[in-house]
Amino acid sequence: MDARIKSMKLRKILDSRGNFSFECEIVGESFFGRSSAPSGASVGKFEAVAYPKGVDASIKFATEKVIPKLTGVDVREQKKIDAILREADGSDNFSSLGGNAAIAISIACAKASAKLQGKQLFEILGKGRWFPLPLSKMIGGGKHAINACDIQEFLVFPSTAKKIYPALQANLSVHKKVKEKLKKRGVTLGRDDESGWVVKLTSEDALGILSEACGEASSETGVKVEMGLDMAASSLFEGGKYVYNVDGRKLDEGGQLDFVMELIKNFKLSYVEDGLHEEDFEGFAELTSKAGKCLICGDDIFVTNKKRLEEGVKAHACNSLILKPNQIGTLTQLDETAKYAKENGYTCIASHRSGETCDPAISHIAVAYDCKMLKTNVVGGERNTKFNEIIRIGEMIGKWI
Ligand code: 2PG
Ligand code: MG
Repeated sequence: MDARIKSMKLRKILDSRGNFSFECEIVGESFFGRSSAPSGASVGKFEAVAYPKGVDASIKFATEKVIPKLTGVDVREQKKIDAILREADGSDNFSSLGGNAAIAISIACAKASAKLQGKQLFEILGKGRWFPLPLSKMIGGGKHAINACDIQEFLVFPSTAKKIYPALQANLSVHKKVKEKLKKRGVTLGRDDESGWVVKLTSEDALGILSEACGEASSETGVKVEMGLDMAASSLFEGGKYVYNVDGRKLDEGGQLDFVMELIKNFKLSYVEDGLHEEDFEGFAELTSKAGKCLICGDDIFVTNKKRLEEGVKAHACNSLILKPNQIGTLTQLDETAKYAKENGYTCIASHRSGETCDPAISHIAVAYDCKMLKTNVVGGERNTKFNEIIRIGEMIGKWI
């Protein structure tokens, strides 16, 4: 069995937002792997740089500096492959190659390795077999929409679902009900980058509508549907204040913390992601200690980076974190972060990006790392590929169906 990488093909493809993205193919004698990278709109300051000089420049850099080094390498040696990517780049945030190019290559190699071994991607990544609940956006605002709610994501998840179809049904039902309710109100309606409904409402108004829809969907489907938010608060933070244009709020750091707590209490939220800006470890610690059972999830603050999470653990900031592969650039580093999170009692949530491709690798990561939830929506082709893959994985392992 020849496990050596024989050739690599890199190309520019479209993503769901109509931007170009990086796709990589890995070819060996008896194996093949393909992967493409998603992109964010609300990008954390400490993330790997997606494309330092554009997609073409990343393809050029990878062609000159990565392909010669990876050709001939045993495709099963993920750590070695990822070390080559880091070394070829030479920075600690992929500011030469680009984090998106790095992750597409890293995952394409893992997929090729799985193929070679006659396995699925999730089987070679980890042992986890937890059913990741769909965490789906119903109403979108912030940087994912235009002229809409201040908060980026009004989310739901079917907390009591044990199986895939009832879980999806519950979220789909909320999505339809929110549409009906907004239609009745006569407000203009469209969809955001992730197929959440776009409407210009205050935060409380949007949560009120969502809450009604969740109640109705719960009694209709028999599955309890709980609510959450991704406040993407770094995007609201300007010159030391959290600025809410539609709500008409301008809050200092303490005011923001009180506001988050008020929303948690008044709307019984079970999940709040990025409730504070990405540098406020202390604030996150206070929020976590006050929020009780609510998952206080860190996205931009940790950026899937073990070093940032170590700081968070020290400060007791958050009790859960987002795993987004392209924030960190290699599967090896994602693995280190996910394992460290688990050791320290943090709940992992795997997540899509707002600009997506049809690559379902994130679904395999969600399963392999026992993620409590997979944050991806239930509407939109590039989103559906993620949960459709969970259905196939469920069938393969004979669970959750
Ligand atoms: C987020 C994501 C995904 P983006 O903030 O969690 O919803 O958005 O990909 O734009 O960073
Ligand atoms: Mg987020």
